[in-house]
Amino acid sequence: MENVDRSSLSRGALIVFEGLDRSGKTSQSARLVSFLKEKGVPVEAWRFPDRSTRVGQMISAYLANESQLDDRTIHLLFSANRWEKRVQMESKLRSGTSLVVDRYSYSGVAFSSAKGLDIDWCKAPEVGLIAPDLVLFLDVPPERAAERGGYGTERYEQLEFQKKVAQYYSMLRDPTWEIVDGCLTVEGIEEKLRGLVSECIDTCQKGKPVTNLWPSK
Ligand code: NYM
Ligand code: MG
Repeated sequence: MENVDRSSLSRGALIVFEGLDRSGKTSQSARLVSFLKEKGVPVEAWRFPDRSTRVGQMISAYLANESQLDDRTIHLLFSANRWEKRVQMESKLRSGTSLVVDRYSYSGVAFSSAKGLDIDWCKAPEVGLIAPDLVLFLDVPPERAAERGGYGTERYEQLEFQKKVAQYYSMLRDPTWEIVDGCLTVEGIEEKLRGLVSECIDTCQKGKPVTNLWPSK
């Protein structure tokens, strides 16, 4: 990056949590966000699906089995739900706010591919969304995740399906991924995440261009 004033590229970091249902993403992301806030880091907690929008409400009804949708249609709705947030996401990052996001495009591709849709077809609508700076994958074997207080009643929350999702997740790994052992203690996981995240936030603060999906392997 010659002749580039890196200070003009100073921004917040896009940090994404991924993992199977019941892998601990939601509680670890909440803990991480409180930790960062206490340190005075400008940060917001986001999640996908974002059920607050019109598109998000359609997704929520589908997940609750209150509506039926064709597999490709629901896939594109999940993607649209990220696209409708893209502008806001970029402006937050550029204004210096880091985002900790519970699920992103990797969930989109892994869950839809596990239903039998072609993986490249699933990736296509995600192209052009902002690429995460760090993907924290909480690695928990499907059997262990299933034991954790059981699944809810939403679609996809079944052991056999989650095993397939795990296989597709493993095909999506790229250099932005950090695989964290999700079977460690809550505090042990938290400690590891804090280290990884602080480094990432520092790098983005010093100046790093915003790039789009998908990163090269
Ligand atoms: N899910 C989530 C998808 O199938 N595609 C996506 O793009 C995203 C973001 O929705 N089982 C699935 C994964 C979950 C379900 O997510 C609801 P959560 O984190 O339980 O609200
Ligand atoms: Mg869930």
